[in-house]
Parts: sequence; structure tokens; C-alpha cells
Amino acid sequence: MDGGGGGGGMGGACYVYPGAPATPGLVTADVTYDLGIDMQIPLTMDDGNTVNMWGFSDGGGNMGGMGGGGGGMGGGTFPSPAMRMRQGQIVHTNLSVDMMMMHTVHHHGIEPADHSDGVGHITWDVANGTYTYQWRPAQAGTYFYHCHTNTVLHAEMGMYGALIVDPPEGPGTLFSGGPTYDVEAFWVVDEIDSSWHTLPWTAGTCGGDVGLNNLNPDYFVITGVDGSGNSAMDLAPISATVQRGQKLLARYICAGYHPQRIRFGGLTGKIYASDGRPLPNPVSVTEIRAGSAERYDIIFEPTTRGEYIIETDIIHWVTGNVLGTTRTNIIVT
Ligand SMILES: [Cu+2]
Repeated sequence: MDGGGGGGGMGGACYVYPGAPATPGLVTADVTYDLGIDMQIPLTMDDGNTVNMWGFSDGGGNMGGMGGGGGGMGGGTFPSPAMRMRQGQIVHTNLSVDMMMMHTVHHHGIEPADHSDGVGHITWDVANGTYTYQWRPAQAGTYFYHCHTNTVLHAEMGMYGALIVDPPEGPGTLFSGGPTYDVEAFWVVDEIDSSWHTLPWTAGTCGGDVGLNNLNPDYFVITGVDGSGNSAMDLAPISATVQRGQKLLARYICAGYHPQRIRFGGLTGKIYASDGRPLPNPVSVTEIRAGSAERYDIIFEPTTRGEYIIETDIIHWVTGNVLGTTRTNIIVT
């Protein structure tokens, strides 16, 4: 019953639950996102190799990957397009899946009703149609969204994007009553095991051992760019340029499975929030350790001109060995 990558099919997967009912209690949305699926997103690494990623496309509709040779016509990106709205707004995420390979959208850290939580296995998975997730963020901060079908594989394949909730006063303030900022940087750090990236979407769901307990990353990315060399240097909005006296907000998302340690290259940052919640007492640090899906909002107020290298080590969760490092920079003028 193992559905192949090209074929998929309702009967080819185990432990996924298709057949979403109509969303109960729909009201008019303030903000609407129309997402499609793209399972052929080539990501070229610094060594010239290309790794196939999956992701959500902006605008819904069709995708590559139906027949195995589709050619990436789906318009998806890695990471998936960012969502950004204000606290208290009613949001609809319309997920359109034009095939029988199921996916969901889980808005991680948001607390909607069950029918809009998008957790496959627990609710249902969207296939061959459109489902509307209705939700309303209650607290400003940094979140992310991801597919929650066969999650270990689909998240590794890149099916996630940033989700930024601004306070009612809008961008420029982290949360109501919280700090302001002048410039933003987005650090979404992930490791990739390219050997996983040819697996079919159902891999492992029927109980077979396909190696999803064995992640041996060979690439390390920051916000969709190979971060092991210089590709993420001077590249906004990963890199940022700030004037002395300005405040830089770095929104850091640990999107990998192995723990990470992010080092600020001689700068001191102040953590104001974590996982979309303000800290009672902001903490000044020169590095942060984070686990999978953690987010930190860090504000820098640099006083000395120069270039500061921001390095994130991806650390094996058992051995403690550094598996790889991503690099970007902050320029202070
Ligand atoms: Cu998925």
C-alpha cells in the first residue's frame, strides 16, 4: 500500500485522515491567505548541487510534483511565503490541494479551535480541494506555520514559513507596551539531509522503516539560503545594516530538528520575547541555544561601527558535535 511519490493517492497512505468538513462558524476575514502546494522547488546549494524542496505557494492553485517530472510550475518558495497581520485580526488561510497527496497548515503557536489547528492525524488532512483555517492571533510576536501531515518528513522538506503578528499599532513595535525597532532581520535556521529529499510524501506512514529516525544533514540553511559559506552575507533581510543609535529586531526561528546555538559575533542582544510571549524581564545575551520550533525576538542597539558575524551552530542532539554552521552579518555604520 505504499503510495509512490508520483502516484500518491488516498489509498496509499496510512494514518492520514482526509475528508475535511466545512469550516464551522466562518465569518468575514480581515486578512486572507490563499496557499497552494508545490512539491518541486529546486534549491541550489553553494556546491552547485540542487536539493528538491516542498512548500506552499502564494495564491493557491496548482503545483509541480504530480507526475514526478512536472518541472516546478507551482510557484512555491522555500521558505514558504511569510504571513503577517495584526493582533486581533480574523485570518483565513485557504489551503488548496489539487491532488490526492494530503497536506495541512498548522499555525504554530496560534491557538485556534481544533477544526482550524491543522494537525494531521488528530483532525484531518486536506486533499483534492480547499479548506479554510479560521484563526485570530491574540498576542503579537514571531511564529511560524508548517505542514503537519507526516510531519517529520514534510517539515524537513521545507513546508514552513514565517508568521509575524504585529501589535495593533503595527510594525515597528514588537508588542503592545514593548520595545520599538527600526530594522528587522529574519534568521530561520535549518539543517537538510539531502538523502531524505527523494522520498514520497507518505514515506514511513505505513510503519515501514524509511530512515526518518536517522537525520544526517549535509546542508545548513538560513532563511532559504545555503548558510555555510558567504551566500547569506550582505543579503537582506537575513543580513541587516543599521546605523549606530538604531534598533535592530532579529526574529530567530529554530526550524531544524537538531539543537542550535546562535552566536552574535561580539554584539550583545536583548531577548524581549520567546515563542510569541514577552519575557517578564528581558535578558541580555551574547548567544542563545534553541530547540526545534523555538522562536526568539532579540533587539540589538549597536554602538560601535563594524561588521558582526552571526553564526548558528547546528549541534547533534546526542553527541553534542557541531554538524555545521550558518553565517550572516550585521553591518553597523
Ligand atoms: Cu505536507
